[in-house]
Amino acid sequence: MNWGWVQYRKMDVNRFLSPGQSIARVTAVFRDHCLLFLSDGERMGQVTGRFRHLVQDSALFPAVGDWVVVECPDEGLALIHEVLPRRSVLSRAQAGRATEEQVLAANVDVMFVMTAFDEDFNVRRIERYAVMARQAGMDPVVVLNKSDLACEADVRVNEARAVSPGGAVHCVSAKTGEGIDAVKFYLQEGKTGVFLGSSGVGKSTLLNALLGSDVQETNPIRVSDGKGRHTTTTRQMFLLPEGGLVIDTPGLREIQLWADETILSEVFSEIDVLARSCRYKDCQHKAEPGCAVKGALDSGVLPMDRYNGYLKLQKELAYLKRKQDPTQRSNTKRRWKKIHNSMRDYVQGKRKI
Ligand SMILES: Nc1nc2c(ncn2[C@@H]2O[C@H](COP(=O)(O)OP(=O)(O)OP(=O)(O)O)[C@@H](O)[C@H]2O)c(=O)[nH]1
Ligand SMILES: [Mg+2]
Ligand SMILES: [Zn+2]
Repeated sequence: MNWGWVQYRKMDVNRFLSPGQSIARVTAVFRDHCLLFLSDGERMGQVTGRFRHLVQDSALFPAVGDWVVVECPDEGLALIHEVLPRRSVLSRAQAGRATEEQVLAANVDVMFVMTAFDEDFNVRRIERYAVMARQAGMDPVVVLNKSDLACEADVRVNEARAVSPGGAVHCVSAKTGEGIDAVKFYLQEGKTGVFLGSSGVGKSTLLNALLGSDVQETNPIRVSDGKGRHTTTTRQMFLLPEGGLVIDTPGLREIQLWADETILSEVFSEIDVLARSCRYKDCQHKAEPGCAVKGALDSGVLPMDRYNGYLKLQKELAYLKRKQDPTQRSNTKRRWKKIHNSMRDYVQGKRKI
């Protein structure tokens, strides 16, 4: 079983490997350790002192879903030397520290935004998740769970569709199995998905349904006031019988975005299209004459709450941009390159001795 390696095959990993080293996938991250899947099974691992020394930025430490270069002594912890370049990264701003990136999952092919046919349903929240997904270069897949409890399911589905252009929306019941095949479709062999959404929407229940056994604990108590404990407490990756992979996550109470302002034109694509007809190129769609967005609001084509959601996120992302360290934002690739080069130099230097 390859744990998703198939997606990486085109990459020449040998240039990352020294004798005695191999590739592993991170399936969970704890305070100081990672759970790793290696070709011969699972093992705990830890980054080397050198990694700790060279990599200052916590966003570049191993995250669930990462592929890493490891060395396995006969006994004990595997040593993690390097994190391979990520194909995709789902991030948010660290809770309470808006200027630091927290990686929720790496190398994910599909992000499921989970909500339920109950009081959790909130289109503004779906929009926020859609920003996160588009920032990672993917369309979100919205899962409306607990369809067995739904009344007026069509209304909800249409509301969800309206706020995730380009993304799919599926009605599912993790309890009865209804609609689960649609989720399975995204998780064929080698594909990695992640379940994100509030506590209690049924992420772990859906995972158990896909696994065909109750591996993850589930709980009827919803955690919404921040006092209780989420049922799921660690982000962890599981292998499905069909060969796909799912990362189950603890419910997120709030999603502090870590994204570029420009992503909004993708998530609010209908506003972007309207904006092209505004009289002024730099129209802020507030009080300018000849504003097509305002025009669409007046004629009812564009719903007011969608417009307000857009303005709110625009303000939030503009604030983030002002606060962020610019080197941390746009040039992730360069950051990695620098680290990989310094690792390389170190190894070569050592060999010369
Ligand atoms: N009626 C109904 N209940 C469901 C369904 N899916 C999950 N539940 C119930 O919802 C509750 C919460 O489910 P969990 O799977 O623990 O939710 P979670 O999203 O993993 O929550 P956290 O781990 O706290 O983030 C449990 O009591 C489940 O039995 C469903 O499709 N229908
Ligand atoms: Mg859970
Ligand atoms: Zn305008």
